[in-house]
Amino acid sequence: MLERIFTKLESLLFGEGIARTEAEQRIVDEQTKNLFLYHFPTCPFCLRVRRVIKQLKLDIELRDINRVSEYRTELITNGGRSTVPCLRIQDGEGNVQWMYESSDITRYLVERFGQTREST
Ligand SMILES: N[C@@H](CCC(=O)N[C@@H](CS)C(=O)NCC(=O)O)C(=O)O
Repeated sequence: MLERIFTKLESLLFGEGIARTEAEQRIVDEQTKNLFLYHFPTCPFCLRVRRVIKQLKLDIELRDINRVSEYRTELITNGGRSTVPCLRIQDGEGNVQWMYESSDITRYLVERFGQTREST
């Protein structure tokens, strides 16, 4: 329920977002399969990151650590801290990075996905 309210609020507040061709979006969708955001709906730092995810039209799986206890355990065991937001990033070789700090996460996402071919 709360999650639905926050999602709606986000879409009302933050417009249309980035424009990509279908081909560009398919490439981005493939790349975001290896990203997972550990979060919970009412965390303001998470809201900031989710807003950027929405604006950049990224299909990143959201893992709510308050709703699913396994996600919290994964975060603490593998990331080292229970703080959210945290972005789990896996590269092509299977190396995993756990990125904490909303400002680092938003910078990473904008740098990696903020450009379209048309805008470069
Ligand atoms: N400076 C951090 C603050 C993150 C933060 O304080 N997150 C809170 C939720 S709003 C949290 O996870 N607290 C629980 C904990 O640290 O275990 C950021 O910008 O990401």
